[in-house]
Amino acid sequence: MTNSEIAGIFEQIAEILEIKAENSFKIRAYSNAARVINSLGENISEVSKEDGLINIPGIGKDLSLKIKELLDTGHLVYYDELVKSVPQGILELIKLRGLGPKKANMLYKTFHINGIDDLYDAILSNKPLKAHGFGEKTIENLKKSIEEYRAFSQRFLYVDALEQALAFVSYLKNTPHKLSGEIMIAGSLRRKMETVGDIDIVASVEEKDNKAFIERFLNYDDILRVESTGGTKLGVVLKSGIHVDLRIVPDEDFVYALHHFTGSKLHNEELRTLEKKDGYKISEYGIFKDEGAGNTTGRVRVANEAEFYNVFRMQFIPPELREGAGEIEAASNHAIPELVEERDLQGIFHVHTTYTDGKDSLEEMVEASLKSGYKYIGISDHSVSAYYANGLTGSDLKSQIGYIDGLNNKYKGKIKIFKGIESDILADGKLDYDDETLSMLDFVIASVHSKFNMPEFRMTERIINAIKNPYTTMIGHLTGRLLLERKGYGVDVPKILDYASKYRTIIELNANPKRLDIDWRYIKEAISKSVLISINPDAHNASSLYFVHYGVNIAKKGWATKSDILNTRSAGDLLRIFRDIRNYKLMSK
Ligand code: DGT
Ligand code: CA
Ligand code: CA
Ligand code: ZN
Repeated sequence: MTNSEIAGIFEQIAEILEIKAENSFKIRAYSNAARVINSLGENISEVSKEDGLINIPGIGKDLSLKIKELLDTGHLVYYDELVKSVPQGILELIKLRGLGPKKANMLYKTFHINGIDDLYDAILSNKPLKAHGFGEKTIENLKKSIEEYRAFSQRFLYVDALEQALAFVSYLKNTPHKLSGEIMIAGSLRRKMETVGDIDIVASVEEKDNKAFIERFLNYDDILRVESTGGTKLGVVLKSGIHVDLRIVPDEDFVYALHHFTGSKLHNEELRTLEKKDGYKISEYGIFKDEGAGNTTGRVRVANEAEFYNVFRMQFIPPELREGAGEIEAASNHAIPELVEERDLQGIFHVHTTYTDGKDSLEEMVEASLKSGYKYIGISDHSVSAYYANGLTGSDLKSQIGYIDGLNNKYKGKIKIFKGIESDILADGKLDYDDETLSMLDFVIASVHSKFNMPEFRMTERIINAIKNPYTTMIGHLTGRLLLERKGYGVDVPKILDYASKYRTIIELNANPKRLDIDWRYIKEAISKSVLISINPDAHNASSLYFVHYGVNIAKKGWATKSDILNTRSAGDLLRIFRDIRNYKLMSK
């Protein structure tokens, strides 16, 4: 348990006691204790003990015992009971800015308002809140806080958060006051999660620079509101609604803090449990070797994260893998694979052009990928059923094929253009063209673009039928999800992977940062079933060829190595792979 976890629990206890209108001394004891623990300069579990009690000025015996219970068991019976003793709706209401326990309690009792949604409805329907001490201005502000709460409790796309984080960090690095230390992005953003809850930044600053650094931080133009300030921990909300957590540490603590705040929580917890057995204690403040009799003052010094893991005879674990998904065991067995890198990609598939809904012409897309250093590009415009995207009729497609043949002569020796299509998978699993037309193509991406609401078993069948089609080279965006906007259609992914494996069909990793579909949580499984993954930009203009960067992030999160990715192969290899897939399926028909 970290200091902030314990402080958080004490803060909540104080709030619940206030809802229950308990003795104000008792309430104050808890909120004071929370403040003391939050500003403690060391990990609470390292604080010296006297008579088995944790000795912190300002914290009495009763609370000290509660801290001990939390540290020993990870739970506090008193707190668990307390939470159960008040309606959940009230606990939700007090999360709103400008709404304290007393008022939340009154809203619940008088108007049966049991939560934030209820309160919003009450405000919109003009419930007579005014008669109960809520002025017009207060009501207006409450409405605003609900809207903010809803917007801000949301997660953010990796790209959007990254852009803001990089801008903030570069502003911080540019302090006129020369910094000695380092500033790094941590948290889920460093782990390259597809969406993130907030931006975590860890900075090492010399004590004499602390004040100037904090001042610079708080003066950032893009800050909407300061949530918390303290000596070493600051929280602000940016105008976009994203929250930024800053942790300032002394130089010698940087690696430990960076590791801790990179997470994930699951990774940290697993590492701690494992290393406890070997007599180590790991916290945001350091690695401590137990030197007998429970004395853990022996601090183990490391200069970087590779050395950090090496203390435990583990391989370095890349941040992308720190999800508590087997990486700790693998690192102990020196079985962390060498992950795929963006530079391993030799070419790209899934590119749209002005033939359908792309914004740049086919030749412009070819030129752009040549400039990016790619050896091949696979064009796949939309098929005829995708009328909204101006899908190609059979004869349109044939004329595009002829055009590409011409370009391949022009670009000979420079870049190879593969002829393909992104064919809709029709409701019964058939593709959009007859076999004769499909056989003229080098590759076919089959994707679902309609009838998303089928029951899961039917959707699964539909996609399996497409996999069985000899002309299907790969399946596009497996679930059709749009991150933070639309859930994917229901589909049995493990079953699809079984069939993809059986029919040697490739699965796309759609690298559009809004899709990142297939989900990385399934990539390891795909690889274990020998399914090849293709990292595709699904580019609709030249500048989004760059999306593959986000795809590589996700491939890494799925433990993919170079050989697991289709488009790390040479153009020659690909021609053979595509032909083999088709022949294999035609033969096994
Ligand atoms: P997010 O922000 O929801 O996308 O995910 P994270 O992983 O960035 O989570 P966040 O911002 O709450 O915390 C950053 C890291 O700090 C987290 O990955 C691990 C560490 N950390 C935070 N809270 C705890 C905790 O309660 N226990 C442990 N062991 N580590 C924590
Ligand atoms: Ca975070
Ligand atoms: Ca955070
Ligand atoms: Zn598509």
